[in-house]
Amino acid sequence: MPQETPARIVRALVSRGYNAEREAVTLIAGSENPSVTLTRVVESVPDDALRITTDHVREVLASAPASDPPGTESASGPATEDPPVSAATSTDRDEPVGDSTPPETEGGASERNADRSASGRNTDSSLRSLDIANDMTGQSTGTGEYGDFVKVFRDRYEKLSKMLRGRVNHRPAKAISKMSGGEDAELIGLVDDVRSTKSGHWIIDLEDTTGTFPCLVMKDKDIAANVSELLMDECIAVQGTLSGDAGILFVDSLHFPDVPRSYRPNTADRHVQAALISDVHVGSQEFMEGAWNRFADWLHTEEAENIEYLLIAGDMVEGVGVYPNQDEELDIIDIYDQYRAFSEHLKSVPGDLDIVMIPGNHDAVRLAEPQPGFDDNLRDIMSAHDATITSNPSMVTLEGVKILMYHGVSLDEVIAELPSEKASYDEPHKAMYQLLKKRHVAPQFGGHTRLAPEELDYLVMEDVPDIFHTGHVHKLGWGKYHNVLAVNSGCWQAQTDFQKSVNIDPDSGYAPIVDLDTLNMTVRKFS
Ligand code: D5M
Ligand code: FE
Ligand code: ZN
Repeated sequence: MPQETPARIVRALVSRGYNAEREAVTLIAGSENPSVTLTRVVESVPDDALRITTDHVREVLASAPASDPPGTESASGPATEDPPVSAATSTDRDEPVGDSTPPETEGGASERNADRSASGRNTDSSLRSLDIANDMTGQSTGTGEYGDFVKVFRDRYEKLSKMLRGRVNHRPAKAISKMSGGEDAELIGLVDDVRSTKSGHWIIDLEDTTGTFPCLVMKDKDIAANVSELLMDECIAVQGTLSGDAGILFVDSLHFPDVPRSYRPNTADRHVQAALISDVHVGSQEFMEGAWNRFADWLHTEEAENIEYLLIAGDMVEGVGVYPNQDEELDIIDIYDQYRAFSEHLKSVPGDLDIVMIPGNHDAVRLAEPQPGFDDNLRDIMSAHDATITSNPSMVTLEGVKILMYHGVSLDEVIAELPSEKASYDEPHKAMYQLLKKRHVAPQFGGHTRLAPEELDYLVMEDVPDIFHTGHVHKLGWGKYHNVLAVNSGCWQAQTDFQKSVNIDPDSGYAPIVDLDTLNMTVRKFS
C-alpha cells in the first residue's frame, strides 16, 4: 500500500465497519508497512469499538515490529479495489466572499498550537465548543387544536413586535380604530391579507392581539416595492396618517424586523473551518456515491486539516413516499435500510470531526415544522459517528459563531411568491436574505410549508445568526446580508426525473467550507 493513500485506508476500515479519526489514518499511512499496521489495528481494537482512534494506532505501533510477520493477512486486498482518490478541484466560485481578512496560510495554526499533530491537524478537542439552542426535540406540545394556533401566533407576535418596537411608537389596532381622522398612527401587526385596489394601490390588513386594521400603500410610493416582498403572517410595522373617516391608514413608511445593517458577526478565536452540506439523499438511485467518497476521502487529507465540524442540514436519505412515483427512483426501498446505508457513508468521514445533523422533508420525522430531531431508533442506526442530532431549525454555536441551520422547505414558497430578482432557484441565498429580513424561517401558515402549532414559535429568528445554513432546493448559493453569511449548500443527488421535468438543474457534489475565524467561504467540487 503506497504511503499516499489514506483514502484507501479509510475505505478498508469502512469495509470492516469502522469509522476512523484522521490522525489515526495518517499514522497508519505513515507507518513502515501500512497494510500490516491496518490489519493489526483492526485485530487489536475492542470488539465493541466503532471508531479507530489515534490511541489505538499508537498502541499498535508502540507494541510491535513494523515488518510483515508471516501469516498476517494483508489489508491491501479489499483496499485496492477502490480507485485512488482524485484531487478535489476548486470551483470557479471559490473566491472568498466579503472583504474581511484573507484566510490564514497553512501551517500558521500548527506553530501556535502544541496539540497539533505533525500534519498540522488539531487533535485537542478541548479547543472546540458546540452548543445548541432551540432544540425542540421532545418538547412538542402541539395537539393541532385551535388554541395552539392562537398560542403560536401570540408568541410570534410577541417576539417579532419586540424587534420593531424600538423603531415605531405603535398602538394596538383596537386603539387605532377609535382615533380621529387625519391623526398620525403607527401599528405593528402580522400580515393578514394583501390585495390591490381597482386603481392599483395596495391594502394590507395588519393583525395584532387586539384586532385587524387596513393599511393603504399608494402605488407611486417607494415603499410600494416592499409590498411585493410580503408573505402572509409575517410581522411588519407601518407609520402613516389616518384617512378623513379614520377607516384606513395611509402608509408612509414600512419596516421589517430585519437584521441591523451594522450587525457585527461573531468569529472564532482560532483558524478552524466547518463544512456545510445538506441533501445527501442516500437510497435514491441518483445519490452520488462517488462524489461523496471523494469528499469523505478529501476530509482525511492535509488540505482539510482545519475542518473540525461538519453540518448537515437535512435530507440525509431519500425517504419513502415523499413525492408521487418516488419509488421508481429508489435504490433502497426500506427507510431503515436507507439510514443504515447513510450511516455506512458517515463512517468514511473522519471520526474526529464533530457532526451536527437536522432533519429535512425526506427524513423519517414529522413533516410539519419545527421538525424534532431523529428518534432513538434512528439515532441507534446512525451511532457509528457520534453526531449531534437536533431539530429543524436549530441554532448551533461553534466556538462563538452562531449558525442557524434550517432545512429550507419555505424557500420554495419564497421563490414562488416573490419577484425573481428578489428570490430565484439560481440565487437561493437571496431567498434566504428575505427570511433574515423577516426574522422568521417559514412565515406563511397554510401554504406549501407545513407548520405545526406549538406553544412557542420556534421558527422565529430571535437571535441574529452569524451564518444561516439551508439546503432543500439543491442549488448552491451564498452571499452576505447585513454581514450575515447565507449559504444554501447544494446536494449529493444527481438530477431526478421530476427535476428534469421542471427544469431544475441541481448543484450536486459541492462542499462549501467556511472559515469560522473570518466567515470567508470557499467551495470544493467533488462531482
Ligand atoms: O427538494 C428538492 C427541490 O426540488 C426542492 O426545490 C423541491 C423540488 N421538488 C423535488 N421533487 C418535487 C416534487 N415531486 N414536487 C414538487 N417539488 C419537488 P427535495 O426536498 O430534495 O425533494
Ligand atoms: Fe433534498
Ligand atoms: Zn428537501
